[in-house]
Amino acid sequence: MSIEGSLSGLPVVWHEDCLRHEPAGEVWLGQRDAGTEVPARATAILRALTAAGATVVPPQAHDRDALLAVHDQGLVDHLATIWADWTAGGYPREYGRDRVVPYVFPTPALLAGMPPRLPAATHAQPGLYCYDTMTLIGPGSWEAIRAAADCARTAAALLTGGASAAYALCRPPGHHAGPAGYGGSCYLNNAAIAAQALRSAGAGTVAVIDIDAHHGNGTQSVFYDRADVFYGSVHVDPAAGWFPHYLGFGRETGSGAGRGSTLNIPLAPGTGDDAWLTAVGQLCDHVRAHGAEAVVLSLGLDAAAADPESPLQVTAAAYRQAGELVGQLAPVAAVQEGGYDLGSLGEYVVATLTGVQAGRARATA
Ligand code: SP5
Ligand code: ZN
Repeated sequence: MSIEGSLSGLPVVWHEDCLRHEPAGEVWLGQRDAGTEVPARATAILRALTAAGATVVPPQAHDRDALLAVHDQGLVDHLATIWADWTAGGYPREYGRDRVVPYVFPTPALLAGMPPRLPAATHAQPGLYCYDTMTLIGPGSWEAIRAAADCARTAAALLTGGASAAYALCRPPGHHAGPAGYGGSCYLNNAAIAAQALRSAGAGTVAVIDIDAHHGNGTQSVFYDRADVFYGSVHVDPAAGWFPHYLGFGRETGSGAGRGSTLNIPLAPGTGDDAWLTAVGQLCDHVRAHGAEAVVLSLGLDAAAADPESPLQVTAAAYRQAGELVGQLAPVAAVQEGGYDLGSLGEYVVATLTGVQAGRARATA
């Protein structure tokens, strides 16, 4: 597939601070593994986008209010301060704990109906906000988390300013982060921040379409009881044993005013292009019926056949077609989520965004 120059005119919002997050692995089943959410992901994507002719633009810095429109103050404060507290507490120096990782979780089994409170010990605090052991925090993490949110918000602002499409190269990713909690290699929910920014800037209804291989439980939870932001996701079936395990089932369709504004399409491990594209098409049909003045595309490339984190088997050509389907709906702010095969990641991002551009051209012709 020839991709040279195909993305001329597409704004790519990017900040170098996104490289400063170095989780240095993930604790999986009690042991530290190398982890796959590495800085080289972003450089691989940036290289491919630049080669394809995209225009790199810096994000605007936003204040805390942009984050607090989606997240609880306690979570934001925790993310901003825990590394300083961790080092001040001597955890790296005295105990050899070079990254923040939770150790006690205030699950219902522990609390027995009592309300959770911020515990006194620094090392007990991460468990109040972080729901897994795979989402570590180190020296530059907060700077990257904040820069990624800035990138997403800026992509939304570009749409508000009249752009037909924009892409935020967010790292770390965001769709597993909810109003008050983080996990799944995600800290703040970049896509939800973008969607909320579009709403606040005047878009009547917004749709988030999530094509990461995993269910975006965080985004779903942010908008679950709201009708103004539709959330639709295609992902590997959690019932087949895949992260986030507890959420992402078809029976989750929204609550209260948001009833019918959430749509999950779980797919069996091994699913390839045809069934995946059919599901993406179903999400798009729902968005068309629901109505959306803008779309946030949660763009995870981990459904790729070569990806080490998911058993879906989707080609770059299918991602291009998915981009074209989504692009026909409304202006698109694409926000980077997962995708871990460094050899194909850039090609898949370019393919998807090329499709988005083609879809936008068709819709506005
Ligand atoms: C944003 C995103 O794609 N997050 C994905 C988080 C899912 N991580 C689950 C990791 C499960 C343990 N990893 C084992 C890797 C074996 N190849
Ligand atoms: Zn994923």
